[in-house]
Amino acid sequence: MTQIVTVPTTPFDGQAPGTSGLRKKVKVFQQPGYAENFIQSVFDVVERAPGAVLVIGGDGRYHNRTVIQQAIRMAAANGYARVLVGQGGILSTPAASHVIRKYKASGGLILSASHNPAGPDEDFGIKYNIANGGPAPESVTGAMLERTRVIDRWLTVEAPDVDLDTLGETAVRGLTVQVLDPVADYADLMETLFDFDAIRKVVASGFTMRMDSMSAVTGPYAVEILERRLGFAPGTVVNAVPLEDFGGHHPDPNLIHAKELYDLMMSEDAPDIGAASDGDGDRNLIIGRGRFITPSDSLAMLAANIEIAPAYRGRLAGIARSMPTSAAADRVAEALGVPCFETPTGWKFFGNLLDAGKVTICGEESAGTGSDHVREKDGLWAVLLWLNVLAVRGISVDDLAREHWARFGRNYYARHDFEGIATEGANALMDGLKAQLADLPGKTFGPLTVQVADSFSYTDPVDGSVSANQGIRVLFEDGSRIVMRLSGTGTQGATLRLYLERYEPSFGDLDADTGVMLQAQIAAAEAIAGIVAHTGRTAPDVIT
Ligand code: G16
Repeated sequence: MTQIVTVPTTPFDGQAPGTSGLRKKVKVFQQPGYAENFIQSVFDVVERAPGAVLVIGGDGRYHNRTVIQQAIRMAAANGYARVLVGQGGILSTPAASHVIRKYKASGGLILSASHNPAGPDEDFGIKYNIANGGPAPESVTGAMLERTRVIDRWLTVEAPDVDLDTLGETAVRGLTVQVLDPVADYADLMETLFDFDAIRKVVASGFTMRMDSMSAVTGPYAVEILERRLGFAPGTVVNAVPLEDFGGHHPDPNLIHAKELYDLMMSEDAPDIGAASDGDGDRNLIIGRGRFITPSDSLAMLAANIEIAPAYRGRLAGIARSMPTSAAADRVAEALGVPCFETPTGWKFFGNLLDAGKVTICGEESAGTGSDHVREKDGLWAVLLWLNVLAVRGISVDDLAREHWARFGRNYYARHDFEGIATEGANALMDGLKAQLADLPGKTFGPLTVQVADSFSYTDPVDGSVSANQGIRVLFEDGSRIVMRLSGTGTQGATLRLYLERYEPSFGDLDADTGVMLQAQIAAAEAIAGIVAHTGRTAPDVIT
């Protein structure tokens, strides 16, 4: 009989899962009982049959191993039969999603704060994914939050730490812990989706790339797939060893934090394609020689070409994008005669659409693209689909982009982030926007006249659940728009995101500077929201 230890506890404030799980400073997670309270709240509310299997893995950041050992002991006390854990505690987020699906686990704990920096003074996070491999939907995260507010005990067993570095099985008080190769299953899955032979052929004939894994989780995956299986030269993957502090980098694959890659791709020494991924491997950045591809455009361009990849031939059912993502994908859907769904920010909102077979590819402006192969966005998947398309079509990234815009027109797009601003100012700004919504239609701001202004609300077409208050949209008569919302992934103060978009038809100016093209929308956002007054900032911290 397993000796279960019941540890009395009291609730911690603020354990609400945000856009993607509970993310806090490491120091917060290090408080005695903090992680345990949250994990027990998860175990208390999630669906599982007796003898269930739980997957545990993380992006390797500081504090990963400590929480994994806590979670294993708690899983033993909470009646799980088996825990599958990645060797070294490593599983990229998409790989964890695949492992949950492949081994029919009841769910998984993914330990990551994604693109946020790591280390003793930085961020940590815990997210729960359900049996379909995807992030828990709001009904489940809501129940978790309720539980964290009343929790009065957590359950564990007395057992030594499990050796996470050796493949194989260990018994922990009636629980079997299996340490598995974190890369193999995922790499095998990728081989079933894409035309590796076609990619190998162009690589052998001189096609080059640089993949920046940003000292985060994708290094081992990228080395195995790109260098070993596809034949790219050793050293193609840089920053390939996952480090507990990500080498001090901010592993967010955008033009600011992947600047070295950007500079290389804009130089004469640029390889054919440059790519990067984030802390936990679900985001991606694609840059061609002299050509940055926005995540919104990447979704549209991949959707338009996805049927080139063997696993997707003849089966594009539909496309989904988050609301702040540009409407470039909508034009592709319209041209291909498939539906396009607009969801709130958060990958969890794609889960039902994917499960129901309504969409095949989804994406977000926040550098996430993925498909129905798992239930998470998938950085390396996006890179491989780009490689597959370029290899088969024999075209450069830049030419593909130009060809796309010449057919569909171009959605000029940018996101301005105002990070770490005072919560009161951020809330006042959003309240001010909401208060103006009814009066905005008909008002003009420079050359722009407001057509519609609303607070985005989503009704899930599969289960009918409603998610209100998902960001403020101001749509102008010329088809351009601004969107504002507060981030749900930050750990300090508030982050205001301003999304700007303007459509230029195929006969318009397709090669202009994005900042110049969006000047009227930037000015309108300031006039409507009073960003400078509310945030004290005269310029965004990050423009992507
Ligand atoms: C998470 C979610 C994404 C979302 C992103 C940004 O990504 O999974 O769906 O787009 O956060 O959210 P926010 O604008 O609220 O900060 P990740 O890569 O952090 O897990």
